Amino acid sequence: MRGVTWITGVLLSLFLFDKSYSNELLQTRYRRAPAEDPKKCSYTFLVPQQKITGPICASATGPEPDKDRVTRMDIADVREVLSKQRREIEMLQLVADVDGNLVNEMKLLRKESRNMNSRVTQLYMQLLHEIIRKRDNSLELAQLENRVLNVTTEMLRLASKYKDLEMRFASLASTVNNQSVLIAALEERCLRGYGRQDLPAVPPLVQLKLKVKGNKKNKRKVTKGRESRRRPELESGYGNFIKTEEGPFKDCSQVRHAGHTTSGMYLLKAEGSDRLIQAWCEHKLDNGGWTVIQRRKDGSVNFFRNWENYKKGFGNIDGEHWLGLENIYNLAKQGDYKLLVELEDWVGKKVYAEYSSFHLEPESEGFRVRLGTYQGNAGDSLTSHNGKPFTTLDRDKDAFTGNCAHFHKGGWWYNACGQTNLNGVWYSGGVYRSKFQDGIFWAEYGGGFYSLKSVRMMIRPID
Ligand SMILES: [Ca+2]
Repeated sequence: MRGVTWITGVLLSLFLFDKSYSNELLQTRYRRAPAEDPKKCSYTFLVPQQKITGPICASATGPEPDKDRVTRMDIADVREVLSKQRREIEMLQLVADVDGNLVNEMKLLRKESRNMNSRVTQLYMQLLHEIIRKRDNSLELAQLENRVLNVTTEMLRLASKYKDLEMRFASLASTVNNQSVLIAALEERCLRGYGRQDLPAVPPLVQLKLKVKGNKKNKRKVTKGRESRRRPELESGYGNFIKTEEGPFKDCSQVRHAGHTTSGMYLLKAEGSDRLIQAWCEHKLDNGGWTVIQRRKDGSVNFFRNWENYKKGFGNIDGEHWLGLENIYNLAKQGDYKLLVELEDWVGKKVYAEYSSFHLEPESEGFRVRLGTYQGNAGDSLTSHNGKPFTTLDRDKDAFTGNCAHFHKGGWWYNACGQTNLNGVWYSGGVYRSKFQDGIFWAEYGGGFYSLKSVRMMIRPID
């Protein structure tokens, strides 16, 4: 009996268990059962102990979770991952931005670098060009130095040769001059020897006083007693008559003070005189303002003239001329004037003789010349004529027994007769041969037988 009851109990428990388990499974699958249901009955089954032969599979967390179920935690995890990824993206974006800026900067730098390279290339080319140019210059300089050296050597050689020739010339000129003097003396003695006692005395000849100053060269040629005349050649500046509304001026100094600086012909009228004078004003020499009273340059004008001609003046104002004793007298009496004598030899060298004062006495006194003291580099050959009246072929007022104008073939303030003869015969070439010393000479510069190439006499008020 007891055995039947036990078996019935077991079967009932199994049945209930099976039913309850099946319900619970269904409920768990579709819904969660409330934690406790007060109305629910509780059963207690007694299950016979089973023999455990294998591993027991039990879960502490209840039933195994479904793999497809998305939990909040999963969502949170995903969100966290997403936000992390977003931050990373932002970071990457930032990095990308920075990189972009860097790229731009890099581009700019590259561009700048290219420009710099181009500039450096340009500068390098310039430098190269400069170096080449300098090298060329230095080469050229070296060549020039060589040429200068060669020329200097040649010059020294020529200077030495010239010096020798100059000495030979001086010696020959001296011989020629002394022979001329000797010939003249012999001629005179010869004539006197033949009973020509009535012959007029010949004035003493000026001995040669050849002063070789500076670089006098020896292109002078001896003309044997023959006058050689050239056609006049107008020099630059000559041949211009300066037309001006002003004037006439009292002298060329006034012309200069009126602002005229061009040398040329101007119209003058001396104070106290009604006579208009055409004169050459020299404004290029020594501050200008010089009135030219006499000029020789080419032998184009005959200076062997009478008193009236010398009194009134003759020649061409832009060439050879004599301004006239009357005009010179009128000009020089206007104030304190000085005289400048310019002499040019046949190598173009110019020398000067200046006299600190200059004026003429009136015609009644024979236009005596009054001179101040000498200074200059030509030597003083005019002081011996100081105080002497003017002599022409037809008016002999000199200190010589004969007429100096006859021997010297000119008109001058002769003494007996002269150390200078600026109105004499124009000889070409310098040293000349003549029976008398009738050339254009200045004894202190070249002697009596050296005829100068050109001469000018000028006056200007004393400063
Ligand atoms: Ca006389």
